[in-house]
Amino acid sequence: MPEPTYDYENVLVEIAEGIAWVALNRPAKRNAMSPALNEDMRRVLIDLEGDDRVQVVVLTGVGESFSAGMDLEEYFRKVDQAHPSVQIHVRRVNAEWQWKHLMDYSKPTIAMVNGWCFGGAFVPLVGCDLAIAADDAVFGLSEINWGIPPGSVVSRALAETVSSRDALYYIMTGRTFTGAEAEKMRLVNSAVPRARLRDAVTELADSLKEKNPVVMRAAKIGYRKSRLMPWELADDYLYAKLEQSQYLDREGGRQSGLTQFLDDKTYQPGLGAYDRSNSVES
Ligand code: ACO
Ligand code: V55
Repeated sequence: MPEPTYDYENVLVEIAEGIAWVALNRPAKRNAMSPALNEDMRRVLIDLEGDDRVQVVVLTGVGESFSAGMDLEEYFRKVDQAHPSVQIHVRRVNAEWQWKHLMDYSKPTIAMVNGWCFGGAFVPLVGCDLAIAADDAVFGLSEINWGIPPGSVVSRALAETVSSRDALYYIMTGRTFTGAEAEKMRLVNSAVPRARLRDAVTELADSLKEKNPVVMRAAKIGYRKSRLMPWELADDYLYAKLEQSQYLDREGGRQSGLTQFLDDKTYQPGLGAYDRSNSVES
């Protein structure tokens, strides 16, 4: 069977060693997100979910930008002039990839913030499970600078990650901040010198790649969906996730994990993962 290839006008996809490097690809427009780019990204995420070569998805941008947010021409001005149903469709496709798909994506996702990150770009940034930024990347909630309050779920995404003090400061001033400051605010997991960005992301992705994918999915989805549940519901739901993962895990990970520690004494769960290399699909 021929390997699937990805050929999108607005998104560059490269797959190497289990990692899909997905780069928004409108560098001349600072990777601003147009309706066409959003259609491409929605498709890319669906395709990569079914691509067995891919264990981890990295979202980044071609060139000097992560993304300059929504395309003010293509996403706002042109859509304002179209039939109202066009705006509904354009917003729906935008939301689908930026957070609906990402929030319950079955594979781990990492945002690699390589440069400019404004406004609407905060949604897929927070939609990704983890994020690493170049320490000199520049972030901003610039909406107020050009005359709108943050729309879609931009403010909701901020509330998910940073303190109310930081969120309101940047929403109300429209001032920029750097990757290093984003790390202090915990908007990203870490900030590293630009020259080390790709290596830092690869190292993180490699550590996720080794994990049992069924358990990985249950762990990350379980966290996201239980976060705002009452404790009684979370308790039952998370046990259900645990038992679901045992049912779905065809390599019998839990059994190997227990045997290799308790009987074989070949590893310590506190310090690393069990050896999956001899796992047989049952
Ligand atoms: N929408 C549409 N076009 C954009 C956007 C955008 N968000 N960002 C950049 N571009 C275009 C510019 O219009 C310009 O196009 P042109 O070459 O056809 O004239 C091109 O990209 C390059 O832009 P410059 O401003 O020349 O690039 P520079 O590197 O000097 O500055 C910066 C980069 C700071 C990102 C600047 O382009 C900018 O401020 N962009 C807007 C950022 C923003 O506020 N986005 C909206 C957030 S709010 C939201 O997403 C709802
Ligand atoms: C914004 C972002 C949107 C949108 C409308 O904050 C406004 C700006 C991420 O999508 O649909």
